[in-house]
Amino acid sequence: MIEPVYIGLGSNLGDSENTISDAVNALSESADITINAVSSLYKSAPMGPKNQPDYFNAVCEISTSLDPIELLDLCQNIESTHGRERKGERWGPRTLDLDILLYSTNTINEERLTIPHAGIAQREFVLVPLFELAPTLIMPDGRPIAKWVADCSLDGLSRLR
Ligand code: A4P
Ligand code: MG
Repeated sequence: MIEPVYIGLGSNLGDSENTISDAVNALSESADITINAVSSLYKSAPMGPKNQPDYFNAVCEISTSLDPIELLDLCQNIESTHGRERKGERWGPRTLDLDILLYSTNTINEERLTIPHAGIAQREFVLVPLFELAPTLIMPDGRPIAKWVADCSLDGLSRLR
């Protein structure tokens, strides 16, 4: 069985709803990726600088034959084609952000890639859609995702559809 890979999608500039659905379509157009499921769309208060618009967030589950770095390259290409500019501001606004949250049960600590994605535990806009797709998931620290969700603040998060 190919173990699933989870990708977090975020956007708070431009037509975010369309951008997120376009990004899922772009992933599905890769011959090396199958989309297994896409979460509901969520709106969330910005983490980081507060003087930026609220975010739209979702998570999708894929199966892929790409290795983690190949998948990162593809995600960054998709970000670029959606007008993503890297202006250097940490956690600043963006048209599209694609984060590889989990790649099967792998742990990766490379210059370009950290998996699990840093900060999952504190991010309600990641945990809640991930929990929707994978309610029995065991997180890399051995705890069930339900426990992570229970321990995180859900303030500022709403499910749109
Ligand atoms: N990188 C390392 N690991 C990964 C990974 N697992 N997936 C590297 C994707 N990229 C990974 O990312 C910087 C570098 O991280 C990449 O070049 C890649 O090699 P970036 O997308 O250029 O910059 P960034 O996204 O601004 O930085 P960072 O620290 O990844 O930010 P996050 O964690 O993505 O957070 N608030 C709400 N409500 N919702 C959001 O979605 N997102 C952010 C960005 C801030 N606040 C938010 C949200
Ligand atoms: Mg990112």
